[in-house]
Amino acid sequence: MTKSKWITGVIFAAAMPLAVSTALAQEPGKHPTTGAEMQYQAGSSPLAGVDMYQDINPKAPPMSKPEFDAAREIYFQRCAGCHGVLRKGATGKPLTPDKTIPNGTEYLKVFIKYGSPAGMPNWGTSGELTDAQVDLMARYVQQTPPQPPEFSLKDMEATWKEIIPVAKRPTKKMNNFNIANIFSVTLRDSGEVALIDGDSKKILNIVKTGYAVHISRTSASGRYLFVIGRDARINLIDLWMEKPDNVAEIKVGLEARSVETSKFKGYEDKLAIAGTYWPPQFVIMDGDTLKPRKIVSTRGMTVNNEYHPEPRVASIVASHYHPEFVVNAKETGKIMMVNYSDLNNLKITTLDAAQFLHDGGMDSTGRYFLVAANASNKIAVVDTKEDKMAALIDVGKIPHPGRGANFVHPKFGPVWATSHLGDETISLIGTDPVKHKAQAWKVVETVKGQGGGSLFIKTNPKSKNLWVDTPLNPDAKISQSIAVFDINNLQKGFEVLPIADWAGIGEGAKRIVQPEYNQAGDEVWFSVWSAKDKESAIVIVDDKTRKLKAVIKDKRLITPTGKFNVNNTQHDIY
Ligand code: DHE
Repeated sequence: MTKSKWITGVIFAAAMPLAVSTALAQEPGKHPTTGAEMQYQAGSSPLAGVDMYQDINPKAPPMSKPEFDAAREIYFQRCAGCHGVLRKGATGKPLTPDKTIPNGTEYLKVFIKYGSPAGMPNWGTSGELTDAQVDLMARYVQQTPPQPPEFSLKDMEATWKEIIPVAKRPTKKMNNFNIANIFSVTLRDSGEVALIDGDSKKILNIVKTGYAVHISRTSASGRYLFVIGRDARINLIDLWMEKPDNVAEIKVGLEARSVETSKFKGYEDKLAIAGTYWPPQFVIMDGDTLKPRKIVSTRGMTVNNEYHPEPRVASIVASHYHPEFVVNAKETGKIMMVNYSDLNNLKITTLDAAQFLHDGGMDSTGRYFLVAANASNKIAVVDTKEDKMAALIDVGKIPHPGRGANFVHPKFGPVWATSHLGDETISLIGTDPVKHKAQAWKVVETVKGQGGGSLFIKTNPKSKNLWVDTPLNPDAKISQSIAVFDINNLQKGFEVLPIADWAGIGEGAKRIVQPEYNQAGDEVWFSVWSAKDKESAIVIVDDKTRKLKAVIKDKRLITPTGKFNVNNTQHDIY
């Protein structure tokens, strides 16, 4: 957007009636963001704690170094998720000095305090920021954006720890657990994962991991778990140990969300990959030690042929058809098929998808990868056999599938489903271009769930149920319950199960998040997610009867969110 258009949009947004100003404040091709999306994206970044150089711009209002540091901290806690580390704009608008200085402090204060209908939160009137902090931030966004440090192979090596070297690890399984049914449960705010035995429902170990740990992935053999924190720390857990625990650790950058491991025949457990938000790059490591081997930057042109200095790496999956990782760059909207067979002569096939790529999963055959380009309201489909884009499909508002849900629709054959953050719909996409050609890569049906604010959807090949969560819905009744559909009769509507009530815990947000099946596909696990100082729980529902089967409560279960069943994660079953 040009400078004058941006300023016009902003001024009208503050002064005009809602319907008119919403239209004017949008960037072309973008939707107005929702409260739920804001709440989700405006998460705290570990960069808040990183010291950065203050470059004095004489045109910007003066700021002392302590003021600059305080404002920088707030920026990385609240603003960077949407506006980007370098303030070049991501799902939020760019906030570079060429745009902010002409507006001036007083104008920016109004915008920060009251927010905008296009999605900017009302940081002042909501009580999140004081008037003094609003003033601080209005001056801060006029300064030259400070750049966090880069992170080289040497920096990674300096953090790399082989806690138990390969030679000293077990040569066979040393425990009696059914490893395939262990769940790795993210304990978001304690920087740990709980390893829970799916058979006995007992906690086997609480393993220390990175800050605000994000996801776990299983190695191709099922022996190793890779866990990544938002602080870009990766922990490698060996499930063969008598008590499964960390065997290696590394920090691969300053902020990250994704980790994956090689799954192509002949490369099982050989390599791992992690993508970082900052610096914008990915690194390929040895799978059994995490020794870093190769870093590739994602900086470059977007699908619109504009340069982007910080394309964050979102989801990564391993191809079953080639020795390749499928790496999704959020801001460029590009998907890189990274061939890891020769790290010195690295081949990358780059596919143009759409901005802003986020989360996704495989279709039931494991050939096609479907990923949300969330701010474009599209699902991009990659053919991992041909290394080509298969389709770009319009869906509802801000698709957020997690890894999505695969099932056979009674009328349309195999489909993959996503729910949405921005509306109550669930889009079903045909995934069989051979026997159901007419339906392939089209939205064959849209059903309505409880409401917007959905993050995850799940089913299992052995089940007839489709579970849809709504943890970010503003209505507690909706965020604390789950909707379940009958796959064979989707139009009948959904049943609502009061999962938070079933947990039988005290006060708290009790958001129900991320359904995950056990290995047998006959139980569904839900996190009941409350704040760090409140009780949380895991509720287990019998898939056939939809009745409560068990509740796991333990004071060590602090803020459980994602749950990753070893077998289902290993074999892409969802
Ligand atoms: Fe996530 C997956 C990024 C907030 C729980 N999250 C992902 C992936 C990305 C991502 C890129 C895909 C990884 C992959 O497949 O390789 N998440 C982000 C963010 O940038 C964001 C919006 C803001 C932030 O500050 O981190 C964000 N995510 C959250 C949460 O607030 C959630 C609900 C709770 C939490 O634990 O932090 C959350 N994200 C998850 C989960 C997955 C995930 C459970 C994996 C789902 C799966 O089934 O694979």
